[in-house]
Amino acid sequence: QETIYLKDYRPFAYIVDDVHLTFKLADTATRVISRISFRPNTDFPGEFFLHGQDVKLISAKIDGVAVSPNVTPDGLTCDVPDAPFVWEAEVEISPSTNTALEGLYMSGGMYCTQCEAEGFRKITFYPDRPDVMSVFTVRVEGDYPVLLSNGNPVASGEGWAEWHDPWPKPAYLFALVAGNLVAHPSSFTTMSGKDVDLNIYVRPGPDEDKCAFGMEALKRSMKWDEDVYGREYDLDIFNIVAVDDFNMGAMENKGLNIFNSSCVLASPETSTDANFERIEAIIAHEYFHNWTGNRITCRDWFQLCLKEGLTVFRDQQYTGDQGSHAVKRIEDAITLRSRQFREDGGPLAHPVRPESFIEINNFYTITVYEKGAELIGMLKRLVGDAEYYKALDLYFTRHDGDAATIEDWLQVFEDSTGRDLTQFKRWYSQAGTPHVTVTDDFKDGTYTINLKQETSPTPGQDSKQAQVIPIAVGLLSQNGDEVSPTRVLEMTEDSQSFTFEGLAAKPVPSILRDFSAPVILQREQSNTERAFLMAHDTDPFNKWDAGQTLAKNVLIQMITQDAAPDGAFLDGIAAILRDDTLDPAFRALAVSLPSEDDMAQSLHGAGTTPDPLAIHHAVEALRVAMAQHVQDILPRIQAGMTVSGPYSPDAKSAGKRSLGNTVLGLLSRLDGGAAAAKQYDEADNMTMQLAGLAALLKLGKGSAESQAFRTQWRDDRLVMDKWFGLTVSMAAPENAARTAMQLTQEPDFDMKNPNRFRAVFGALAGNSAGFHDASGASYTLLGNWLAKLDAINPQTTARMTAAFETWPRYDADRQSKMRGALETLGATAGLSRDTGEMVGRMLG
Ligand code: B3K
Ligand code: ZN
Repeated sequence: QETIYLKDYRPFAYIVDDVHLTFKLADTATRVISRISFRPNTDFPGEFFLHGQDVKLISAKIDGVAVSPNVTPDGLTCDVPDAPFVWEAEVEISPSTNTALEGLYMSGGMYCTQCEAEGFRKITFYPDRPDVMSVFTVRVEGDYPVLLSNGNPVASGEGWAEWHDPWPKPAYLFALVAGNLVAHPSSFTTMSGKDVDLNIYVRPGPDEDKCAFGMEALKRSMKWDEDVYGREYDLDIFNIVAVDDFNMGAMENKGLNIFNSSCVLASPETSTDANFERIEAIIAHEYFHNWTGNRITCRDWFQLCLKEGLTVFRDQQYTGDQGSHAVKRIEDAITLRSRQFREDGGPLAHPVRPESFIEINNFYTITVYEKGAELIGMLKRLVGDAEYYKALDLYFTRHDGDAATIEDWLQVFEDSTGRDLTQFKRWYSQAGTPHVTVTDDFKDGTYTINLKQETSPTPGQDSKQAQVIPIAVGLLSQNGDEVSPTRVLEMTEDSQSFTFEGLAAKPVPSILRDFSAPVILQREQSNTERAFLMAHDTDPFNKWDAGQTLAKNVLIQMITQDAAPDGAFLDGIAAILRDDTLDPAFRALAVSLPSEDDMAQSLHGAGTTPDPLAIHHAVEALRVAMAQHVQDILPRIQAGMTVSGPYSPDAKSAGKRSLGNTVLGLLSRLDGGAAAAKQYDEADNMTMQLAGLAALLKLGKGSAESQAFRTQWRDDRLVMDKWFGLTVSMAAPENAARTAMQLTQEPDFDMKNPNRFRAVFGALAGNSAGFHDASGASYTLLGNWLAKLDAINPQTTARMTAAFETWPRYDADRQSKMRGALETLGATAGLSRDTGEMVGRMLG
C-alpha cells in the first residue's frame, strides 16, 4: 500500500476556474456530467491527473472534442493543451449499492453525499485535493420534492434545481441531497442585517417533531460566532439534513451540513441530557467550520488539525459559555485522558500533525481533534486572551480564501504577538503525552517547585525534545486560603524550577489548574493532602482532579494490596455531596469514579499489569462502600435534585438530573433497585427513564423493564440504539460477548447502519471487564464482525479496530489473544486499505 508523506507535498499542475455539475439521479445508474475550466499552473507544471474511483467513464471531451483518457483504478491522465481548456465528462455511478457511505449514496430512500476526505473522486473525475478550490454550479435532476446542493438556490422546477456557491471551495466540501423530505424552517438576521433562511430537513413522520432544539442551537451558534469571533455567515441560506446512515457525527459542507440523525434530532422523550449537550456542540462545531475549515481550509490532509483542532476549541468555548466552564473543562479532560492519552500511549500514537498516512480517514482521531484543541488552548493561555483574539482577526483577514498550513497559523501568532513559537511547534510534530514530575521544597519563606518533563518513545519517534508547557499553579495555606493566586509557569526545559517568595509557611500547591496542558502530572502526595485539596482547592478543575487521583490511589491500593476503601476518601465524597453551595453538575462529576479502562491505563503507567476483572470488582466494592458511607444523606440529596415542570435540557436542570442520577446509582446498591424501578416507572423523559433502567441492569436486574423499554421504543431507531448499547454495556463480564452475539440476531440489528453496529460493538469494546474477559470470546467476536463489516464499510471498520490498541498493557495470555484477533482480521481476503493500515500499525 502506498504511503503518502507530508514532505512530498507539491501543488497541482492545473488551476480550476469553475465547475459545473449536472446530476441525473438514478439508484444504480446516476449520471454525472461535469464541465470544468482548467488552466495550467505555470509555477508548477506537471501531469494532468484527475482522481476517480468506482466511476465509469462514459465520454470525455476537451474543448468540445472527444478524447480517450487513460483510465486506471485511481483516476485518469490525458493529453491536454498548454493553455486554458474546458474539460467535459459524463460518468456513471451507483449510489444504491454504495455501502461504504462515501461519495454519493442512499440512506432510507434519500440521496446524500459524504466527500471528506477523499470521497468526491467517487462522484466524478476531479483533482480531489483540498488545495484545489473552485466555484461550483450544480444542477440536480430527480423526481423528488427536495433537491439540494451547496450555496444559494438559483432556479428550480418540477424535478430539477440549480445551486450556485460563490465561495471557492475544495471538492471535499461538496454536497448533494435529494429526497422526499420536509423542512423545519426558521431564519436568522446577521450582524450586518442580512436575513438568512435556515432549514433542518428530515423525512416526513416522527422526526419532524425533533428539529426544534437543533434549530435554536444553530441560531445560538450563529450569534455566538458573531459576538466572540466577529464571524458572520456568508450565504442566503443554511441547510442541515438528518441522515440515518452516516460514518461520523456530521459534515460541514458549505451551506449544506449533513448530520448523522443521532447528532441533530432531539426530543425530551427520546433524548438524554447528554444527547442534547452533544447535539448542541456538534451543530455549533459544524457551523463554526464555515470560517475555520471552509473560508480558510487546509492545504493538504496533514494539516487537518488546522481546521479540526481550532474548531473543536471553538465549540468547547461555546459549550462552556452556554453552561459552566468548570464542568465543561472537566468533561473535556475526562475525554482527553481516557481516549487521547490512551491513543498517545499505544501503538496508534501519532503527532497532532502526522507526517505520513496510507488512508487519511484513519487520522480523524482524538489526537488530531482533541489534542489539537488543547494546543489552541495552550497558545491562548500563553499569549493571553486579548492577544489571542487579535491573532485570530489577523488569521481571518490574512488567510481568507486560502488553503493554509500549520506554519501559516503559527506565523500569524508570531507576527501578531512578537513571540517566537519555534519550540511550541513541537507540540504539532511530537507524539506522546509528556509526563511532568513535580517535587518541591520550602525554605526561609521561599517555596520552590521543581519540574521535570519526559515523553516516552512513540512509533517512529525514539527520542523527544522538551516542549513548552504552560503550568497554572496556585498556592493554598494549610487552612485552605489561597495565598498565591493562579500564575502560569512556562516550562521550556527538561528540568526547571520556579520560586514563590514571601510566604509565611509551607503552602499546599495546586498544580496544573484548569488542566492547563495535556500532560500527566506525577507527584508523590499523601492521601491526606489530596483529600485536603478535594475539600479546599479554589480551582474547580483541581478540586475535582484531587478527588480523582485520590480515588485512583484508593482503587490501586484495593487492587494491589487488598486494602479497605480509604476513610479520608469516603469522608471527602460525603463532604462534596453535602455541600449545597457547589453546582450539582460539578458534584456529580466529583463523586464519579474513574472508568475501569482509566484504571487499567493508570496501573499500566505505574508498572503494574492490569487485571480487568480485579479492577471491575474493586470499582464496584468502592461504590458500595461510598453508598454505605453516605447512606443517611442520599434520600435528601436525591429529593433536592427533583426538577419540576416540563422538561428542559438547560445546563442547570441537566446538572440536577445528573447529580440525582448519580445518587440513584449509589442508592440502588443499598435498596436492591427499588428507587431505580420507581424512577423508571414514573419517568416522563429519556434522561430519567434510561438512568432508571441503567441502574437496574447494573444490579443484574431489570429484565422486565428492559423488555418494556424495547416494546415501547421499538420503532424509534435512535432510542433502540441506546437499548442495544446499554444492554451490552451493563452485561456482566462473563456474559458480555454472548449478549452482543445474541443482539446481532435481533431482526433490527443491521450491520450496514453504523449507528447500530457501533451501539453493539462499541459498547462491547467499552465494557472493559467484558471485552477483556479471560476467555477471549469478546476479542474473537469483535474481530470476526469487523472482518465481515470491512467488506461493506471500510471506514467504520477501521475506526473500530482501535478497540485492540491497548493490547500492550495486558498479560501475555490476553496479549496473544488480542494480537491473534488482529492477525486473523489482517489475514481476511480482500481486506480494505483502511483496516489494513490500522492492523499493521497495531501489530507493529
Ligand atoms: N469534518 C468532518 C469529518 C469528516 C470525516 C471524514 N472521514 C466532521 C467534522 O469534524 O466536523
Ligand atoms: Zn470538524
